[in-house]
Amino acid sequence: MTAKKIPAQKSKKVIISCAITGSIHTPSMSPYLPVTPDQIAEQSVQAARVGAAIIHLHARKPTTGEPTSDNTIFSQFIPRIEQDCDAIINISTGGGLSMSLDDRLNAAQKFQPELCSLNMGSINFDVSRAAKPDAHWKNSWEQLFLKQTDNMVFKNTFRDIAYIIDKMNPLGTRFEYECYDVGHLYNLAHFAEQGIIKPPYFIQFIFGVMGGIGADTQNMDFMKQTADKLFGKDYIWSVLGAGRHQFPMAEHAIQMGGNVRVGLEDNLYIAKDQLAKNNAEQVLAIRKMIEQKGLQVAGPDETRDMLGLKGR
Ligand code: KMH
Ligand code: ZN
Repeated sequence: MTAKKIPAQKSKKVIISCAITGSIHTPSMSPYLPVTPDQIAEQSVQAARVGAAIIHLHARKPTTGEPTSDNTIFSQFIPRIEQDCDAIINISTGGGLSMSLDDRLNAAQKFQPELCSLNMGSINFDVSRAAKPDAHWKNSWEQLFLKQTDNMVFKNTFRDIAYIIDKMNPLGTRFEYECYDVGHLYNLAHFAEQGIIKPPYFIQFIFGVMGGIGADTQNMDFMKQTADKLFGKDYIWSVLGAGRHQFPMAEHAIQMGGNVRVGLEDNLYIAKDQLAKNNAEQVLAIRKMIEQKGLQVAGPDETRDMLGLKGR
């Protein structure tokens, strides 16, 4: 595996990642959550056209919206996205909370994208409060799925992480390192010290998942200081704030020289009590914020260069 060593934040341009659908939100929470391959493809291309350089993807069963690792579903939208835009494809290896590790790796191994996610530690991942008893559920799986998350561990042991690295390295796919807490940065440093992953490390600081570090700006400052200490200039960082924390945390990240992730995987809203009508709406809003601060958005090729990706 070869990767260009590029000083972190050499470019002032800001990378926007857009996480299109994920596996946590359920169809009853928003009619705009893309579920079918057509919807996922259309919203991905729209998001790319308005400024997302990276498109982070999960798949869902078209009829029920349930998360799936079925490659026949991924094949109904990945080639379409690749054909209709130049964005970098980033396939999740987090998959869905109840999937086996091999299921989680299924699509990344088949499509060998430029990027895949790599979750850097086991955490509680509790979204059970969303299982409101009075809600109207479109599908029978939704409420139970949400409810059981108060007793669920999102398992990413050192062995699991090493397994994913081992499978993806020979394919030339690089990683978006998902760090939900400060300790995950140390886990990443452990693999970096072993030499089995190479810089620049693209680190997603994740705030506000119940089970991970809380969404406040002091925590971001501390994550950044810790990453500086561990990785020096060998990393590029981005911020994902869950739910209502998405835009405030993104704004702080932009001010501090970081990159941002938006999308309906992480937050269904565009403003208080106002659902986002699609992913592009959030990308446009964050783009506006970036440009108002006198900065520019990085295009896909600039992002490829910054992250040392293999290209299409
Ligand atoms: N759902 C996000 C908090 C993954 O897909 O590997 C993190 C995520 C994980 O996107
Ligand atoms: Zn994801």
